[in-house]
Amino acid sequence: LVWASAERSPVDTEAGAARFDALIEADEKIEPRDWMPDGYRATVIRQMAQHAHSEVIGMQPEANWITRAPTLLRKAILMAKVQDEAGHGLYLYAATETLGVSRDELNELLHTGRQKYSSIFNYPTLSWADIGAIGWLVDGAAIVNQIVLQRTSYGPYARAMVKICKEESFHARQGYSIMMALANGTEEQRAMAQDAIDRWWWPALMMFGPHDSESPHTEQSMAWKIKRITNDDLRQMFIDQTVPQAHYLGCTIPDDDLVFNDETGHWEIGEIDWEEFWSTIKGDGRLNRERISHKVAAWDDGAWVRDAAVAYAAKRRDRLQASA
Ligand code: FAQ
Repeated sequence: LVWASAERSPVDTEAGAARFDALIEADEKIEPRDWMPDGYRATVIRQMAQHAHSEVIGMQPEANWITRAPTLLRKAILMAKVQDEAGHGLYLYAATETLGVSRDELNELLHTGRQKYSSIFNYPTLSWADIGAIGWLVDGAAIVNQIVLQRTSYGPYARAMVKICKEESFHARQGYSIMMALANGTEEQRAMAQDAIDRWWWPALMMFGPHDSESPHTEQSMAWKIKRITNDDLRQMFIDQTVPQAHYLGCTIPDDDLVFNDETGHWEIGEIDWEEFWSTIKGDGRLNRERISHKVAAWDDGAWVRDAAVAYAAKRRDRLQASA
């Protein structure tokens, strides 16, 4: 999908391209009205939209536990977290709209499977420990990726990331706090925590995308400074920070090949199940169909609210115009 900007004269194109290159070279931001290559526009729209969709679909696995959170405090925290994800979706859709695509178009692309959302949200949340594991591992992985995106070259995306990262840090801590409570609990609770780690570890590693050698977009996105660190390097940063946290919990990482390399100072892992990754992002994961049909049903159910908001805005505009 390419969202082309308006017709350009060859002179404008040449001057625009030179300015774009200079801004990227100088590590400055590209802003909505700046000239940009069509490929840059399409890539930023694709990535921001996928990111926004992920935040919104990501509410489903967690919302599943709001009514079953073990205490009132945990329930209030989880509700706040899920609301934060809706807010993140909102900032990201708004940032995407600055590039001339409407939220309705983006929703349509998600609902019809033409735009993706993160693979991680196609797995079920089977126990309360999954909420801990999601906060710790999934939000933890999201932060590693998003801290770096605060320096992405597209201004509205970079600025949205600043607030999102602050909230994600809170999310990761609440997740680890749940894991700590379980790890310090009964034998049954410790087993529940371990079971959640066993199921979420590998999917969390897949969030960073395919190996750099298999990633069609990385080279160009790095050159345009949309991505600042590659998929494999970000994944490694996450592994290095997370393995000691698992050990602190007294839990194990479900990987027989996991080993610390004294020379490089990094944890080395076994092979990721790339078949599972590709089939999930192509729509054949465990819950892809359920997630999308739930999303479409919510969108349809909310039509009257959107209609009412649009009618109200039109009425206000008419009244303002009449009184001007
Ligand atoms: N899932 O060439 P690359 C959150 C696709 S955090 C699905 O490497 P790229 C917080 C990719 O789109 C999660 N698809 O692509 C939260 C491309 O497909 P296409 C969201 C994936 O873009 C926590 C193809 O594979 N975070 O929501 C995945 O350069 C808890 C080739 O891949 C972001 O989106 C995947 N894991 O790098 C919310 C971060 N990986 O379009 C609720 C921003 C790859 O050609 C609860 N995004 N693909 O058909 C990024 O940093 C990048 O887009 C990557 C992928 C790193 C995800």
